[in-house]
Amino acid sequence: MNSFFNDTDLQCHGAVMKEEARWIREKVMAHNKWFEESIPMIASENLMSPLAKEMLISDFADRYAEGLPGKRYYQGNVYVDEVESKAVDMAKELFDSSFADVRPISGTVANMAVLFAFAKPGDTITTCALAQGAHISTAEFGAFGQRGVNSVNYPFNTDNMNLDVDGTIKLLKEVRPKVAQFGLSVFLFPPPLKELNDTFNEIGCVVWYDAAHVLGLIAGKQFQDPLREGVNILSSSTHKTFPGPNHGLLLGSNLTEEQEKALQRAVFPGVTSSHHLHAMAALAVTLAEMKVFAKDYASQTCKNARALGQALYELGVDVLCPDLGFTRSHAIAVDVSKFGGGKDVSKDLEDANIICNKNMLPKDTSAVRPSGIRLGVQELTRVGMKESEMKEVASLIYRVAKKESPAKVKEDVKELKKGFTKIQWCFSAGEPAYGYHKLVP
Ligand code: DSN
Repeated sequence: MNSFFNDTDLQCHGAVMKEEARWIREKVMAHNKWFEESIPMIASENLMSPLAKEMLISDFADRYAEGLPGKRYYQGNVYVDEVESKAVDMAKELFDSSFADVRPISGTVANMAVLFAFAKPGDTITTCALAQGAHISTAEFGAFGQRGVNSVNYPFNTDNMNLDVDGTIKLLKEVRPKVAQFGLSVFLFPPPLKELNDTFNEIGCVVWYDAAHVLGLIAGKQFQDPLREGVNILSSSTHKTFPGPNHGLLLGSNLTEEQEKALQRAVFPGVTSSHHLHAMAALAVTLAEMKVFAKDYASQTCKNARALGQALYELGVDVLCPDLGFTRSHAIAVDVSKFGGGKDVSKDLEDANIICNKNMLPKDTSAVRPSGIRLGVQELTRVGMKESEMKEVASLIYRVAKKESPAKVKEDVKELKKGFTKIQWCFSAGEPAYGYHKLVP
């Protein structure tokens, strides 16, 4: 396994690892090996490039910065300021956005900043429901409910896994929300923003788009372009289809100066103090890489998702939305009721080294025993898989669903994965994709 330290280093330097530290290190190494031998398909994960990952073990990881570049509370931020200003510039350029803030430390923290800036307790926000694929932060028991906003769900068309346009226009006119929020965690198709634009203008709401799942596809111009379709504020995490660090991002368009300041104040001191400078630097590296690689990587990701949907469908698996090509994004949703439901199938798949999650589908009422699984192909694309490998992956999934022994399928998973352990679509293409990487002086 790749490791920043190896046992010889540790012995040569006379370091005696305490038992507990050794145990933890061994567990992490075991995890690295497991994922190297697995087919990871969680739609919200990805692999950082080695150059981006290197930032996580830089001295930025040990420092503090509060406020904005040039206006920090602490000294010692000379280079941090330069990196952060560059990251902001690159984010604006990549997404053609007039505002960017790279300080939120996660997608949910970015969402909380939007809530702090644009909604007070008692205000109404329109959003999707969890069973329609919404993110947990929009739920009554999530950040929306905890901010005390009144959330109202859009009418949803389960046949095309998208908003019912006429019903949504009617709802928006009736409810007149302060903020209309869009974006999903089972994000198969772009919401019909253009069709809703006149209504947004008529009621004068803030239009907010949570792009977490599709940020890399937007960067590669392979999904919709929300900031050109009426969205004022885009929040996101930076580690799903966008293959950066666990971090967050805010982008904006047509915001007033007061709205931009409100967002910046909401980020600090509202929902962060320092903002994980090592992750911010890793985001900066990923932005630089995505300026070069986003289009080809995102295009292959979308092709792979559709190929996986098609291959499973041809095997008789109930992939949602066959008439629409299954998806326009990196993910597909699969109804596995006839194979025992999402809970059992996802566990069996894990035992075969195929990692995915159970997921509610619109017909479900239980989040713990849902009928679906969600499959994302962005990480498999990142290690170089293409349409032909999607057929092989579909066959492996099908064998597990049909109750072939997971242990037996696991051996074939490992064999397939042997050819796909190197990172692609980045400046350090060809380097090992899993584990640690040495800092290059
Ligand atoms: N929970 C993540 C997902 O899997 O979609 C998003 O934060």
